[in-house]
Amino acid sequence: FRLESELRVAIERGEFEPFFQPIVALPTTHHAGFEALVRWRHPQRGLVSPAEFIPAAEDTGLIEWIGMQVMQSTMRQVAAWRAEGLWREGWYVSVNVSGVQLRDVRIADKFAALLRQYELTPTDIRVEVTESSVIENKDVAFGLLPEIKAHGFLLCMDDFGTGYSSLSYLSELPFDVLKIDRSFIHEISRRSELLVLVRTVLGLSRELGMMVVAEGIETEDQQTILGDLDCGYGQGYRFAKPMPAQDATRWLQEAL
Ligand code: G
Ligand code: G
Ligand code: MN
Ligand code: NA
Repeated sequence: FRLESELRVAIERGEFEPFFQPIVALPTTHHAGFEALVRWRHPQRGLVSPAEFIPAAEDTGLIEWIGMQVMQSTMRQVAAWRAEGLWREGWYVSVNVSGVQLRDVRIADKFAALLRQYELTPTDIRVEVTESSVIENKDVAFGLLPEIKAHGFLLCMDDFGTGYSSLSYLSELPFDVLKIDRSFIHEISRRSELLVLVRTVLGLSRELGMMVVAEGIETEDQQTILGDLDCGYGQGYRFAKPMPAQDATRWLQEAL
């Protein structure tokens, strides 16, 4: 169908590029890293949001190619920032990896090869997978995630709280970072049960030795609550929206 053939052309032309959204340390709001969020720079339609093409890309398997382009562009950008003296050691970019990509048994090796090509350290890049993609691809995920981790990449569980029975996987899989879904953060100042939930998740993460990022922080209230709860990191429009590389470069200049 039409979108599929358009996606094929776009892959050939390299029209996919990562935007970068800051992740900050709480309560200081010092820069900690970025999440890479793909955009399709369409020659006629302009910037197309991933919501409009990721589902089709996953259904057709084309996400495998788009995902590799995002990973490669992200690494090229980190190498450029380092070469320009804009990269402090310990900073990272977290890249979303679809469950469909986890069906490729060579994915860990492909990421590691790119890492060598751009002469990066594995801690420069984190791999973000959603709770549901892990559950839907359990057999592969249990093999591939430890392999990705063996190359030195940290693993982030994305959208935590939105899937099923996440708690058992947390202890069985080698996740380093847990990203609390923004649906929990959105009303945290108005609904006390959300506060209880988030506090409990933070306690659990501490016991498991995991770092936590609260997603979708939009207000000062939310920022204060999460800082008071000792949530280590935050991400959201309160700090910055996802931005093109040029703006992210300016963000790093200010962060240094
Ligand atoms: O910025 P936002 O509209 O950027 O992204 C919407 C959704 O698209 C995100 O929640 C995320 O799940 C997905 N997404 C964004 N970038 C990528 C990517 O590079 N790969 C995959 N698989 N999903 C992405
Ligand atoms: O991969 P993930 O599903 O976590 O992607 C993050 C999504 O959340 C992207 O679409 C991004 O643009 C969006 N996002 C980031 N910060 C905020 C925020 O503060 N509020 C809202 N509503 N969305 C956000
Ligand atoms: Mn994500
Ligand atoms: Na999320």
